[in-house]
Amino acid sequence: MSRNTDVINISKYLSYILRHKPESIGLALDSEGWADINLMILRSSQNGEKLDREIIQTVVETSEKKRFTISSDGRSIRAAQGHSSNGVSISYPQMVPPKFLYHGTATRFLESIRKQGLIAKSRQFVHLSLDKQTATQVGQRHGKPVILTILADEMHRLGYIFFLSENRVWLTYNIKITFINIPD
Ligand code: HQG
Repeated sequence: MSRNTDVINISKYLSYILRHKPESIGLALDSEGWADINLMILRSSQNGEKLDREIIQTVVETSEKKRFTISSDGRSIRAAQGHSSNGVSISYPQMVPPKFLYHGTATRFLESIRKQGLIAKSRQFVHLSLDKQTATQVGQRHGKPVILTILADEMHRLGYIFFLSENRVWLTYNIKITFINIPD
């Protein structure tokens, strides 16, 4: 396997462990989402996933989206956002959003979004992007992409709260259809 494939596979593995299912390898995250790196390496090898400090470092440094953060003492790692794991409740800074934020989704979800608005589904938050290009990439993961414009400033003025993750993803709770602009 090439090193690139390795890095991609390990990034996916880390996303799974650090966002969704740490218990699948007997690992616990603290409430801020941190895992002890040495323990994660040990538990991973006990479960058939060979990791070492160097490859973890490479995955963290080469992640375009900066998905993972290593703590300043170098001992712990966490996913910056995207969690579904219930025990994790990261204290993201609350921020005033720009006038518009964008959400990339797939056309096949539009009918349901028109009825329900945007919901977090399995994740803790609805994820929003600052630019349309990123939103397009996010939407493409699910099918034919469509970019929804979110009236973030108006929501904020009405008391809805927004958070910003370490890797600059905007997070909020469910979004009512009145704040969503769907292109024709
Ligand atoms: C859709 C990635 C039907 C929603 C990205 C999305 C992001 C509805 C899908 C992060 C709906 C959920 C999150 C409704 C929402 N009816 N469908 N009422 N409300 N949806 O993967 O936002 O690459 O949980 O539009 O960059 O796609 O993993 O969320 O299409 O930041 O690092 O339900 O994950 O980061 O899908 O992606 P997801 P997402 P990574």
